[in-house]
Amino acid sequence: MRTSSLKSTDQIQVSSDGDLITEAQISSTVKDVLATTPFVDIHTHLFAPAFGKLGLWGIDELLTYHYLEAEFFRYSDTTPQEYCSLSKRDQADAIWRTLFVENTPVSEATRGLVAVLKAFHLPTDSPDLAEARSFFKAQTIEEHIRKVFQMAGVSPVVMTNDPLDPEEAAFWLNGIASHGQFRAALRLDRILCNWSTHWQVLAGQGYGVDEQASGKSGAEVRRFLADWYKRMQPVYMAVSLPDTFEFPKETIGNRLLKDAVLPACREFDLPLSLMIGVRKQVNPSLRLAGDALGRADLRALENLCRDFPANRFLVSVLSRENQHELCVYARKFSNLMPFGCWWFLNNPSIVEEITRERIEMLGTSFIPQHSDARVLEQVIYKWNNTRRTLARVLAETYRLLSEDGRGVTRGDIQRDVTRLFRSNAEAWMDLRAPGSERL
Ligand code: FIX
Ligand code: ZN
Repeated sequence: MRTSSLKSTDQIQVSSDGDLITEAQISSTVKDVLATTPFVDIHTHLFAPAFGKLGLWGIDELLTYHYLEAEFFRYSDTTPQEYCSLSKRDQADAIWRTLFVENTPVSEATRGLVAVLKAFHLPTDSPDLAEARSFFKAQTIEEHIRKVFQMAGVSPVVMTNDPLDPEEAAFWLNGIASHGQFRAALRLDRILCNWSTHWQVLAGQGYGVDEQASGKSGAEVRRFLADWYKRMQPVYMAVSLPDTFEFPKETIGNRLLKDAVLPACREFDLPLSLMIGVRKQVNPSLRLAGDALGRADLRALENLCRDFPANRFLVSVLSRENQHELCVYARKFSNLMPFGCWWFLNNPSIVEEITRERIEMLGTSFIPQHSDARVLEQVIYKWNNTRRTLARVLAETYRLLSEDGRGVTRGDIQRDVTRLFRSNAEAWMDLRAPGSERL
């Protein structure tokens, strides 16, 4: 029977997971459990090596990350047009010089790159990138991936796979071997958000669809999804939606969502990931760095969760102002799983705020973070930041629990950390390697 009072320090022997720990031991135990528990990364833009150049890695890709490009244009007089005309190498040199040599790298993204260089024992204050470039040039991708995931304490990671991206689709259509550390996710933005631009691709592949998505288009899109389900073995389907997203509302996207995507998700027992709140290309000259956010009306989510109880929704919202509502909706709908502190929210101070609120309102029944890594080595700093923030939040949470009258064991902490960063995801999606015996 658990006792409320914590044992005094001198009574403590070497504790097993079941033994109560002292208040003084909480912080170090939490840190140790976080450090030794491999996490699942449920949303990245990384690619398995078989996808060749689609998988970004190395110093030039790290420096030309759109988070750093956005910051570069705040410091530099270089125009986006001038920047785009440079080679990748020259772009990286310009960003290194401006953000890391001429200025102190104090932002989350610049600090992140410093942490990656340090992790590989590379200089973090060098005037140029010669040493870093020769280091990354010497890596072989398979071994490098294995090492990077080990350093980041993540495996597997879920990719973002777009069946209408011509470059990526070619790999899948030619047949691609699965990889033990990568899982697929079927991304549907082009179908649900840009049908008018992309319906011809499906028509060109023999699906009986039309511009108005009328007639049998819904059934044909469902057939398209079934074909890609077999090909990709995705662990979920996903779409990012604008801050103006409304449901129900008579739009082609909503009709395809209702008539094709939600039924297909039910048929294949897949969750649908909704990432809500992006304002695409508010400054197109910045290209990938040109997106922003807006507060969304989450009643669309309320309607989806209520009207489609047999569907499961993995949801991340981009606006800070939407976080509390999301927590409340998660208390109302068990087919809603909040996940991650997405994109502009992935800053330690905001991650801490959101995670504290989620623990207070949802206990451990949510997925705290995903990396959204676009470049391989980013998982090192993004998960290091998450572990650092969660160490503070969880230690405080357990301290309050013990103050309120219930002792804590290492076993408790291990169970909670495993739940937050592994088993919640495993309960919602089949993360075992494709081809391994599925339930
Ligand atoms: O829609 C998404 O998956 C976003 O994460 C990306 O589009 C975005 O560019 C990004 O990299 C955010 O971190
Ligand atoms: Zn993303």
